[in-house]
Amino acid sequence: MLIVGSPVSPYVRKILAILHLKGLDYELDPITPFYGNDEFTKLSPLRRIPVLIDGDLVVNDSTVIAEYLDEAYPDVPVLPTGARARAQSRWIEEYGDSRLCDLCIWELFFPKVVAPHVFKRPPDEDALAKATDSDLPEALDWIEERAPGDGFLFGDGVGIADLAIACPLRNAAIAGWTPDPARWPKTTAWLDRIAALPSFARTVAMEPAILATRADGRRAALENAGVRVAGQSFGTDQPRASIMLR
Ligand SMILES: N[C@@H](CCC(=O)N[C@@H](CS)C(=O)NCC(=O)O)C(=O)O
Repeated sequence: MLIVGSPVSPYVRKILAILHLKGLDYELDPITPFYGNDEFTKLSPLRRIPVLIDGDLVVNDSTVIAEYLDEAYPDVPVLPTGARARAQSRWIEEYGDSRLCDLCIWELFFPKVVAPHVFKRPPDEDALAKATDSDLPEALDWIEERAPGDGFLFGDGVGIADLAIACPLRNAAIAGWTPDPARWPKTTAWLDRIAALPSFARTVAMEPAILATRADGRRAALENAGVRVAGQSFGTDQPRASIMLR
């Protein structure tokens, strides 16, 4: 199985954590989507990561990939059982993938960490302040009301919905914003429980290979961190504005 996409992406991280939970082997092509080549456009018409390739099957979109993995490899399920719990799980995941990722990625991580390096575009400090002082706290208030007091959202095992909240907040942390335990005690304790899981911690251990390593050394650094890096890549060295940024 091949996963295309940088492990720093919250959507890729969600899938890697699920693969780790399920004990599934994979190879990683750790490209940033802006550096995808023409073959990547064929694979991912929206030029987004992650993409999963399992034999001759290509699956796009982390939600679709996660559900495929849960159906094809049902050991260690990551969706709860029962129509009601599954509906709730899907909604929390959707909230994490859409609203929380908008805030953590497009309002914070992208302008602060990615754009200055990739597109030589400085951040708008007023927009960053709006994200950290107003938009993210409002979202965290909503999350705090739903955060589990112990365990995870749907019982003792971590699931897609937990990961869909924790992954974008990991990007916020990389960009320098973490939720205050005094204001959001249940959420921060829950995030700590997720961070302590080996399946999640393994994704965090991959970060220095991407964030603290020059582009030409990243694949080797990931291998040194124990990741099986794919022999071939869908990446190139020329950044390309994506559909979102056009
Ligand atoms: N709904 C998609 C979103 C994937 C997504 O937006 N990935 C980002 C990386 S964090 C990306 O590839 N962005 C490039 C772009 O939007 O142009 C999923 O769940 O996989």
